[in-house]
Amino acid sequence: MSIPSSLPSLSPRTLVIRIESLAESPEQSEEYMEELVFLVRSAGYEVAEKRSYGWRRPDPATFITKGRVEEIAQLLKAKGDQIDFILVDADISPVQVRNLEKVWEKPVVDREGLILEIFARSARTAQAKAQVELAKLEYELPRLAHQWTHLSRERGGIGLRGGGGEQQLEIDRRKMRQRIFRLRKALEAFEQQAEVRREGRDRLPRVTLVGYTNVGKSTLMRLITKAPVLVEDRLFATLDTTTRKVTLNGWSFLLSDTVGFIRKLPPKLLQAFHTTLAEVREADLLLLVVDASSSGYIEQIRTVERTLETIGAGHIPILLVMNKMDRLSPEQRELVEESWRAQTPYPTVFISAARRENIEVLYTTLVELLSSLPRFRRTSEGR
Ligand SMILES: Nc1nc2c(ncn2[C@@H]2O[C@H](COP(=O)(O)OP(=O)(O)OP(=O)(O)O)[C@@H](O)[C@H]2O)c(=O)[nH]1
Ligand SMILES: [Mg+2]
Repeated sequence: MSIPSSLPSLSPRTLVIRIESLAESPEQSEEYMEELVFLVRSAGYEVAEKRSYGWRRPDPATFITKGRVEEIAQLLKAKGDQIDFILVDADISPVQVRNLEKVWEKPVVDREGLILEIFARSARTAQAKAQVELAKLEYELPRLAHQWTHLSRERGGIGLRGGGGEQQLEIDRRKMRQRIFRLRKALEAFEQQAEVRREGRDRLPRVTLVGYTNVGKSTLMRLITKAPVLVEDRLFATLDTTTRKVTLNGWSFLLSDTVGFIRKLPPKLLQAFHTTLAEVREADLLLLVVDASSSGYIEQIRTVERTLETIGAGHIPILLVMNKMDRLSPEQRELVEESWRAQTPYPTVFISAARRENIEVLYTTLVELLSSLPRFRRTSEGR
């Protein structure tokens, strides 16, 4: 569900609850919590309190075990006026959310709801807005009986009345399904237009920037193409695709910047962003950008690889770009370079997009790789 728009605070204050998995190390737990806090802030909310719990078999009714539900209820009693809603970083069912809200008497949001909020904030173009609205409606439909949904629906701007009763609920559901149908049609039209545009474009090789969110893809896009794309220290700043023609050392190609990935990105969102992700699926080469200064960068690369597989882009050649090297000390740099070179299956360059360090090496490697692609040879013959 969405956060009700009528909350008293300008930036709603969150109680963040994380359930650790059995396999994670203490360092990972810390890192995941940090990322979660960053997600909350990227949605425009404040973190009032945070709690991390070790894994327990989920309670069917509330997901969180009874003792913990009670513990959190006590916390809310003591600090309830400083907390507007509770974020549970897990896949909880609509019924479990409802049960938790009954006990805690506050809105409860899960990971998917939170990521949807961030996406809704970042959507700029009509296509991105339609994609986010579709994902939100599909998310909200099974949660409609929910006591807070009438508030979130006001925000969604789909013009539904907030009345109660089964009959009203059925009318609301039907309206939502109709809207979903119309949005799907609209997105098909976007997809067709995009296809026509791509066909009409120069038959140049296509290179797409991919990677975890906030690693510096748009910074690199700006640096290479001068395109005025948005750069922000925030998760999911980019939700659209921007494409520009680039000529490097005499060789031309199309470069695209697009939406980033994250652990446990809701599958519904990936499906809704099918059109935007065409630029990834149809690329000849992917520049997989990595934040080398993040301690979890190897896992982030794995997440990106898995997401690429999911969207049908697992077969595309990759040039790995280790970015943000300026944030490492000379010793750390050496360590990262050595350890990564020893294990990577990818050609790799180590750069700082922000400080423009090693960009020439990136350009040379990029052109070398492109010139080895069959498509590139074909297009360069007529030069
Ligand atoms: N120190 C340092 N910061 C960088 C570098 N490259 C990018 N950044 C910063 O990292 C943050 C994210 O950069 P973006 O270019 O917006 O990242 P992105 O991958 O496009 O992020 P999303 O679109 O949100 O997925 C910004 O604050 C940048 O200024 C770098 O080489 N070094
Ligand atoms: Mg970006």
